[in-house]
Amino acid sequence: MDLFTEIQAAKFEFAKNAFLLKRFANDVQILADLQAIISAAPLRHMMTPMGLAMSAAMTNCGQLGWVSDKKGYRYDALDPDTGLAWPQMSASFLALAQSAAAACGFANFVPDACLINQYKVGASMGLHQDKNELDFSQPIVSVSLGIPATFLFGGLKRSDKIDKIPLNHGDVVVWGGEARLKFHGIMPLKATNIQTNDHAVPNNKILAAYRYNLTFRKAG
Ligand code: MD6
Ligand code: FE
Repeated sequence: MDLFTEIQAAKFEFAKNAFLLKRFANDVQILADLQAIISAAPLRHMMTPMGLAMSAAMTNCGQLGWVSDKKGYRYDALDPDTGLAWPQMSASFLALAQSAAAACGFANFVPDACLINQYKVGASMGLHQDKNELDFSQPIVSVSLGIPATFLFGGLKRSDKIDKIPLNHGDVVVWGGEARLKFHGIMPLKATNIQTNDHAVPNNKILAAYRYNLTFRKAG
């Protein structure tokens, strides 16, 4: 099976303009780059505007980083914990985001922000819309690494019917167009082993205990 057939065979459009690419993230360089980014800009539990700590730990790479504190949600060029610029978006991250977007029909995606979420067992992400970006014509590319999670995907209203989409190590979700502002979230993580299938995974204790989500966006 050539690569093209494999990618086509593993692509599912679960809602109009929302795609699941199974096992698409398979470059081991991504894991090395993830560890370097986390060393430079450590994961932290940001505060919501309501004053509650978020259950996923977060950091960023790229020109802009998503931050939350008492003043609200926004993008900032500086890490509020270190006062430094966020680490650069690595070549492996950029190549993954661009190839996933292109595989779903979004040509010329140039992300300037990559939010990194780390979930431990029990952590979750409540239903929300991604609307802190300036240009909703640009898609979002969301990469799952480590232990499995269940992605919740609803409609344009919070009360719309919610679909549940299992996400495993290496899976990538791409959405844009009319799906761009749909409500979504992550169910509380269960204690499950990493599901690697035929997918190469280095011996990595961090991946065995956590789920990482890399969300690429054109924020500015
Ligand atoms: C997560 N993801 O998968 C949280 N947002 O951990 C998101 O909030 C998200 O996966 C926009 C598009 C794709 C996503
Ligand atoms: Fe989101």
